[in-house]
Amino acid sequence: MAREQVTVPDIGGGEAEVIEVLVQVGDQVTVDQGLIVMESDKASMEIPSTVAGEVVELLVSEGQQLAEGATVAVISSSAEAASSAEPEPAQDAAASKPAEPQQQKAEPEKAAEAPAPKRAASGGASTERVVPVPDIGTDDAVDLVEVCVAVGDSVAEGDSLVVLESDKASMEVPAPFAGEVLEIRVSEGRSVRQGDELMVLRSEGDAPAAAEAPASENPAEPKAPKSETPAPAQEKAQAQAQVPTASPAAEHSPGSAVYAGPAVRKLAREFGIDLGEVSGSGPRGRIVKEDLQNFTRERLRSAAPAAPASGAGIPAIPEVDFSAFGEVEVTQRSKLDKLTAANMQRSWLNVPHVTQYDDADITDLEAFRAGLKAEAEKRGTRLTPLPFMLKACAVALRDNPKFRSSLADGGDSLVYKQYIHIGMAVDTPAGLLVPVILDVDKKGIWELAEEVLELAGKARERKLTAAQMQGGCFTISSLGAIGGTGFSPIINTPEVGILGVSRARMAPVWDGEAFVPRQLLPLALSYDHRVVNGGDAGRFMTQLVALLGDIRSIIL
Ligand code: CAO
Repeated sequence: MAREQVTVPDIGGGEAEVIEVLVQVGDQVTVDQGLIVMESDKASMEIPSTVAGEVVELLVSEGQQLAEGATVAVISSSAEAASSAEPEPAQDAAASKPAEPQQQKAEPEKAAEAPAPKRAASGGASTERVVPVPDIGTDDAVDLVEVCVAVGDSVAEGDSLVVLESDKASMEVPAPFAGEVLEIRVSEGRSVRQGDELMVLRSEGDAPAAAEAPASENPAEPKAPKSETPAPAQEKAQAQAQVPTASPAAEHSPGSAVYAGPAVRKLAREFGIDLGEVSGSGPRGRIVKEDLQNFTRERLRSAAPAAPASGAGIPAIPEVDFSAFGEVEVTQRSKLDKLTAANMQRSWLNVPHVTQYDDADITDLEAFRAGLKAEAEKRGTRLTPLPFMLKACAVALRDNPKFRSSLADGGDSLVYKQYIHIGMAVDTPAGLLVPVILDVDKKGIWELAEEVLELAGKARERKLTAAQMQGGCFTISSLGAIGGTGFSPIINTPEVGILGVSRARMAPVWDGEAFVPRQLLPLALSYDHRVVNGGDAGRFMTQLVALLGDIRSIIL
């Protein structure tokens, strides 16, 4: 068994960051298997093992900056592998043969074979140059996964023009000089080889000097070779016609480098994710696999489901063929029913509801009301508990202003209404209607009793005007005549509170010495917890219970 070092090969000068360590100590690796992924601003590459064997030492970690010659790992090679790899002492890092990276230094003679740039017909300072695929470290074709610019774009030297990707590496081909994109001769999804023409750039002013610089030492910075052939206008027009219309990916500003390793780029391509839309959480904003997972999860969550039942990514309730189980009758819902359904769902989904429950002792109130029966008849009206509840709510609303507020400015402010208009839910054959009784605080019990009768009657006859159903600060929903011991009403948004009233009942109440029969009215107060806190609701409810327990306090 021989121990061999794998070192960082020629990566085009300078340092690059280790963005991923692909193996662990104890792993068996084969020749060419990636050990780490390194990434610079312009390229990312896997550093493969030069020998087969077991990883006995791993000398790098993610985030480290490495230059050519740095030791990546020590591999204990098998006898055969060792002999073929000409083992060297583990300590002699410099003597170790560096692994062949997926991207190599551009060789000047190869660069010279690239298509010749062309001098503009005008012959002035402006020069047209073809940008070829640089030396990409392999004779095999690689995928062109992204065209980062569009015809007409102005690019600065170093801006990314295209992104190439092989199984092991991805690299951005930067603009060799500043200029304008005249033609794009490739499209996304194509396979390209070293020397293939990518695009034609027109440089301005001092660009020719840049073009005359020697071929870059950096594989990711190919320099345009020299040529002065003018580009025929017809050829140019044809090339432009082949340019695909700007895809979302191409809409990113030229050179807005997507910072991601080959594995992530490959994954993104497989899932059709535009990396330009993904924010990276890795070092210096590098996009890591988790970012793609989060991006996909977020997209799925916000995708609108087909059925109308959901507006917040909630799975729709599947339609069922009930006739498969027996006879059915299908009727069309009234507009009012459908409107109510939409309003209820909107409120339920938008508003965090909390419901607080309590019982009001209305024994004295009911005695008082019974005493007014004859008077009511004389007046030609009916006096139910509802006008008293309206009056008690008006006092509680006066003293607890949050309950007559509404959210505004997207939640930044509260609108406090300086009037006390209370809505009253009315059960009608056509559906639920909520007429509003204006200025409840300024009206007497008899006036309120008449208004309740009048508005409830109009609601049932569908004679309410739109104005009679607007302007409420708060709503009372009374099911007292129908029954039930309690329910949680849904807030009539944009109001922030609603009182649900259930059927009063006689119950034994401990008075400190004995149980006495008292008439208790079950109350349920639902409130919008974005506006009203438990303490506010507790105070409102306690006051309401006290007011209904002693109606004399209503007039205070
Ligand atoms: N406990 C016991 N009895 C009650 C009561 C209560 N909480 N509330 C009312 N009653 C009694 C009344 O006193 C009346 O009896 P008397 O004639 O003997 O006094 C009887 O029940 C019928 O009252 P009413 O319903 O005609 O009148 P109201 O003032 O109590 O209510 C109205 C008016 C319009 C609110 C009501 O008719 C109504 O439509 N309620 C339904 C509201 C509703 O659907 N809410 C749910 C909305 S969410 O789906």
